[in-house]
Amino acid sequence: MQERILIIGSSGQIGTELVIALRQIYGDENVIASDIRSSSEEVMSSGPFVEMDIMNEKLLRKVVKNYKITQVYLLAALLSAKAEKNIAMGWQLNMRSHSHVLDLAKDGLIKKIFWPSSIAVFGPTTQKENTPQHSIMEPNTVYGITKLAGERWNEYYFNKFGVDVRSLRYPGLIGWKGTPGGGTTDYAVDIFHHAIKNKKYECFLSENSRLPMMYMTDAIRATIQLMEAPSKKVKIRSSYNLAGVSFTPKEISKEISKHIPNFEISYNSDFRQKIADSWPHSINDEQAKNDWGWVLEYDLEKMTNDMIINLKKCNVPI
Ligand code: NAD
Ligand code: AKB
Repeated sequence: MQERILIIGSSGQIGTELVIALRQIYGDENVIASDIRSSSEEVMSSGPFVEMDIMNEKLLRKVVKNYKITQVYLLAALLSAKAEKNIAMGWQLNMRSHSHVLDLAKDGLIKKIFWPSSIAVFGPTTQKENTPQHSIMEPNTVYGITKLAGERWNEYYFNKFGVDVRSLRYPGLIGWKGTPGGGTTDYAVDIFHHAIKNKKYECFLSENSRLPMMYMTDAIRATIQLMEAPSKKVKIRSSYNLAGVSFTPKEISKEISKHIPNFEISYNSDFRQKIADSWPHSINDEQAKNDWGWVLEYDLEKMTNDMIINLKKCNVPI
């Protein structure tokens, strides 16, 4: 049976890259991008795009039926920093969108779902270093609370209704194609743009704020690998830990300086510092490695090199 994939929230940082990667595998016409705003030229010109608000469940069901959708990737969400500024919207968008998509599968309209979680499910009481898959989870941000509730929802729908839902706890993601949408880890993308354009950057986190991050190429590969894994290998139905590479603003600025020698960084922490301080420093992803063979490819050096080459090549605006 031909897979037909709907990506909701396709114009954001992840969607911009995921749509293209999935179109290369499943064919341009079989991957339908959708968002409340238009996407990059590459996404808009390479296949179908549907303007859709995920809060509109009736329209969602119509689109799923019309396009004979078999799989949904739900990327629409309010990220950590934006959700703290608009708590009601963060809760409503993140929770209702998830229920709408889970119910599509419960009602037999689709076969498989990808829904991303985040390191934000962990909180100040979680073990900071090498955070295990199963750990204390007491998030203190609205974003983290919606992600933790979403994980429990995933497992509940899998156990109770047999819904094939798969999920990863992404670390902060770093890519050159899309711009970040309002998270706490956004500095690690912004820093590259500013380094290339102005040779200086004022960071909104302090110099020693260590956070788990991952290059987008690795994140897209992990996502597709998990979605294509045989069902029996997917033993965690809430969400898998995914480690990536951990570094501080000071360490990434040092790496960037190897390419841009007169690059200067300064620090001026804002409200996002408190969010960063509540998250782990590093993640243990043994379970993803054991269950479906996950292997990381990009370390800090390789990622920095690739980011700078690509950003210089395409002259991406800030
Ligand atoms: P993003 O903010 O860049 O993109 C989200 C997209 O959703 C935007 O294009 C936005 O227009 C769209 N959207 C917002 N409201 C919508 C609505 N009502 N209907 C339809 N679309 C709507 O986010 P992202 O970085 O691409 O993240 C995607 C998912 O991955 C989110 O669930 C996020 O929590 C998760 N995640 C991201 C990261 C990261 O570092 N980027 C890390 C962990 C988890
Ligand atoms: C954010 O900072 O909100 C995201 C995330 C780690 O979930 N990048």
